[in-house]
Amino acid sequence: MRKTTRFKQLLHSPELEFLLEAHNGISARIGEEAGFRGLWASGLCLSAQFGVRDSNEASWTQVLEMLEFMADATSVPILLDGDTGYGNFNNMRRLVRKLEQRGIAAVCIEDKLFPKTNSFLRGETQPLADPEEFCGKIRAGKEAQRDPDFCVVARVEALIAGWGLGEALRRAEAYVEAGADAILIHSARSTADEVLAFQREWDGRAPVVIVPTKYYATPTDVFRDAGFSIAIWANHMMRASIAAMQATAAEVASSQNLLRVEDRVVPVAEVFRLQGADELKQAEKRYLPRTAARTRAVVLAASRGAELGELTEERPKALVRVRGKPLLEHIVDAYNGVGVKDITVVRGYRKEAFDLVGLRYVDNDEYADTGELWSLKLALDEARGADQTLVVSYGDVLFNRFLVQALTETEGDLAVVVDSQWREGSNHERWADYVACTEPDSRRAFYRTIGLRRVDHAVPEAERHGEWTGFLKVAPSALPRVRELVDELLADPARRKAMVSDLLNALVDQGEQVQVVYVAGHWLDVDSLADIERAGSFA
Ligand code: SPV
Ligand code: MG
Repeated sequence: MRKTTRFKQLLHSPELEFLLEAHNGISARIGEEAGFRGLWASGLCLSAQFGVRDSNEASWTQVLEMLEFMADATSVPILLDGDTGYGNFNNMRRLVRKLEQRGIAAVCIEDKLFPKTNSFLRGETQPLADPEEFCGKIRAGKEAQRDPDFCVVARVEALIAGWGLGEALRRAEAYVEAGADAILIHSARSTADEVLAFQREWDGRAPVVIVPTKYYATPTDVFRDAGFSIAIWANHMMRASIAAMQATAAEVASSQNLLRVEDRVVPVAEVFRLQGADELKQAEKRYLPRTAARTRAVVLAASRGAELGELTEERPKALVRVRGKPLLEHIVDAYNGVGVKDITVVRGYRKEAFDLVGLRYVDNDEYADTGELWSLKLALDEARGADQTLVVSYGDVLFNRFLVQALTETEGDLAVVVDSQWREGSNHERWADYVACTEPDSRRAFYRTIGLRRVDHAVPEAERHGEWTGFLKVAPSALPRVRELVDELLADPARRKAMVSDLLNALVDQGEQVQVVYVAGHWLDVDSLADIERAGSFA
């Protein structure tokens, strides 16, 4: 249902309805969340939030801009306090058109002179508009509207300005005659007597709206019994926030510390919620390409690397220096180079030696009795709740950025990088994770989806299609499955030393598709002193 229609229904509902004041997007949203079925865009409060007076100091287009944010932030109708219509009948016509365009359901105009003054500031001295001129303005507004349910509420200021009930009734009568959808009868008295007297005499000729700011002590049932259409709580969101801001500002100023205010302010998470941060997160998943920014790297670096002898006495292999900086720093640079800055390092041996900042560290204190898969599990536990793509690699593997890029750009939810040129370059006899795939690397393979069949040092030479580089990609959709399987594997005490390759084989055995991205070189596994020398030129 259109907001205009909903507002019209509020006006004509047999119940007493309520509008809450709002003055910007967030206050409007809070009002709607509290259950209000409509909002009052108060002129006083819109001015106040700009830090100016309620004397048309903010231009009407500045008001309009704010209204657009308010309408966008909510689904309930908004009644604009349109002051005097910001000019004559002609300004009123344009105002109505613009309000309709911005999704505002209705406007209230008051029979005073531009620039107006707030009714509670020397109200008795304020001149009223000529009723005939004001009727022309109402007619112009009503004839300008395109949506048949857009409403114009005519506000009678006769009681504020010290005229009697008779003048108020005469004006109200004329305004309804001119086409007003409702009358707002305003009073600055501390009791409701005036508006109640008006309501009795008026006798339901059109819906009547009230603003009990000054007669706030009147029980709401009195308004209900009198048959008013809508009561407007006209400025309480603004006044509440001023009180809160003053208290907070004073506290922070005097204590020069945030400790005492922290519990009195909402957490930033609440700000994000009100802004709809969740929706954006969902939308990003649907519309953004899988960028590196949504990738988290997990670097497994818990083991010592005893094969490097005394080089790894003081520090783990990942911190052995190559070309003046630790291996890990080269790895971090490579990840950063493709935009991956969220990096989790699982450390174990000599964990205190890790001093690179800006990384997340996860400790595998049982590194001596556990394997890589244990480390991976710890990293997965740490990443619980995250919805990024994980790229897993090793703390002793140097690589070109291209490798990470190729991996993150593949379609597959699970993917590994396989070096199809494993025979060349490196030491033939060394320990390696050989890979059997659904198809060898070839020009044709480039256009096909290649799957992993097995990764194992024991893959017979005739079946080897390459060597696994240690790179594994896990997309968010595959994470639950991977977690489940890791937990299952590690539940068996005999498998505490399981490796990531065991996970890959288990995935394949269970029918999961693990996609293979072939590369030719572009990486280096540092397993020996000779590798360290090679690493120097690789880096
Ligand atoms: C407003 O909220 O701006 C109003 C109501 O117009 S009053 O301040 O009572 O005039
Ligand atoms: Mg006002």
